[in-house]
Amino acid sequence: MSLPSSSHAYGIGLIAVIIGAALGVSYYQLYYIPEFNAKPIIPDKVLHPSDTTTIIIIPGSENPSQTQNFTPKTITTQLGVNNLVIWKNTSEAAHTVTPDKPFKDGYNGAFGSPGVIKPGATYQFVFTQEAVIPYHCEPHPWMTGTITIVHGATTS
Ligand SMILES: [Cu+2]
Repeated sequence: MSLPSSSHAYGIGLIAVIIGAALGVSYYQLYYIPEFNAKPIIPDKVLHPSDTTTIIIIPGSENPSQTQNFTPKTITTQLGVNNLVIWKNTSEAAHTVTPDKPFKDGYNGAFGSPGVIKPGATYQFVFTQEAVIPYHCEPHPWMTGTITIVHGATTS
């Protein structure tokens, strides 16, 4: 009593599909996921730039009438030059640096002050990729700024 050849072929086909699926899952777990989660390789001078960019939160920023709050409001930084950006709160109130849309740097993760920046305190972030990021202050939404990150002349 032997199986008809067509049923035999069906069995082989089914096994091939199962093996194929197993290989696909293995590939996904072994290679695709680690690749997806791996941090990019960033030049040392981008991780440790020689210069910094400072944005001052000026006194009175908590008042809507103070139109200059983040000073300067728009600024461009160069990767590998001054891409370490420091926000310094020189006002008497607490503020935040919050991106208008969530922004995740490929190396340093989510951008934005983790809580409020108290009077006299600072928040800093090292950007490692090109981006244009509009941001604001959570308690005082009229406080807005935009930071643009470009490749430095010496990094390309
Ligand atoms: Cu504020």
